[in-house]
Amino acid sequence: MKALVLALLVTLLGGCPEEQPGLDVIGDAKGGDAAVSDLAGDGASDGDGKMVPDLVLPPDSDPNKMSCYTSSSGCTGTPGSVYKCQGICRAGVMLRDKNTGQWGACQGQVLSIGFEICGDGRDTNCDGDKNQGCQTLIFFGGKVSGKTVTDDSGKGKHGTLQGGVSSKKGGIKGGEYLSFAGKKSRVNFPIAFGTNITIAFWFRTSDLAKIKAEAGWLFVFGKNDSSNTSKPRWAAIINPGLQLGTVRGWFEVPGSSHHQEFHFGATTSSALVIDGQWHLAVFTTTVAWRAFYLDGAVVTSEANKIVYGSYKIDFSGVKLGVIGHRKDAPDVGALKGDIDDFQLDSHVWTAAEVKSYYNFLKP
Ligand SMILES: [Ca+2]
Repeated sequence: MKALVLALLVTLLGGCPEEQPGLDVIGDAKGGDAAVSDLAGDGASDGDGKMVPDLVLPPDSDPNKMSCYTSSSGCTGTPGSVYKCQGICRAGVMLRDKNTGQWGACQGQVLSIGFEICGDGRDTNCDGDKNQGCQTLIFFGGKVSGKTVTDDSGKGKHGTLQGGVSSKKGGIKGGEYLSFAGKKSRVNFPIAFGTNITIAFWFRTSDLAKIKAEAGWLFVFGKNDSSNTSKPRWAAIINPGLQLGTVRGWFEVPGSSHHQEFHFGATTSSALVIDGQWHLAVFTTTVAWRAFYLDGAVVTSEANKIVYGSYKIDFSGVKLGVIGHRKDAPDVGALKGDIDDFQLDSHVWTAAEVKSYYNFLKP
């Protein structure tokens, strides 16, 4: 692959390589990483702390194209110049309308996600460090050894596979993912967190109609303390909704006599899930606020309502998480499908951060 990229670069550079030392394939903002790093001569990949040339246009090639980058962090340079970028950040290209003379939007650029994720092996906030200041509590990228799935965040919260969960290759941006066989397939994991939480994961269903027919529930994440009693519990659920493929989410949180439900969106949500396609679900909540996003777009964003008495969202004391199905009803609505890059984060992701994350990783 590297040889092919270099050959392409040589072709593009033509007779004046000394004028364009960092030429990347224009507009491929996602694909040039390795070659760019190698051309920069630092012998390392993203996150090594060095700025690498990302993109430049031949100065006299097409007057209606120009390199661009619209954020003040992640890349340095000026429109039309060679941008130098760190981490996942990449410059883009803008085009000029030949009739009006107006420059269009900057296309293909990759901006900082805005915060660090620990466990994904990337410098997601483009500051030259892959693992600094992150609030990632757990990250399952899909690496499995025996019956254990590795917590890539480095926190040591490894998961335990049960009932036919396996690791497969070909997940989001390559690498492994977790495949669930339905029924009693699940991943148990130790976890503790408080009132501020983000739950983010990529998922791919294989039989939405069956899930809907069984219970109308897509997945349930977590519940129970380590004593494994029925309460308290917590859950983040995706519900196929009234129409097949539409989704909503909700949290169930601990309560003394009844669990409390905090819904994320109506059953008539127009957010669509399609079998065989990867989708991104993100739940965020504080005591006062909650939001649910599908594929980078907001489904629900609203103040937390008190549903039962004076109960509020508070996950303090929760010690066990479960991915794949309800612990108290393991055969109902269990996930038959795939999960990748499942993560819990005590940083409450903003809408802009969710969108940037989705745009960077979307298939
Ligand atoms: Ca970083």
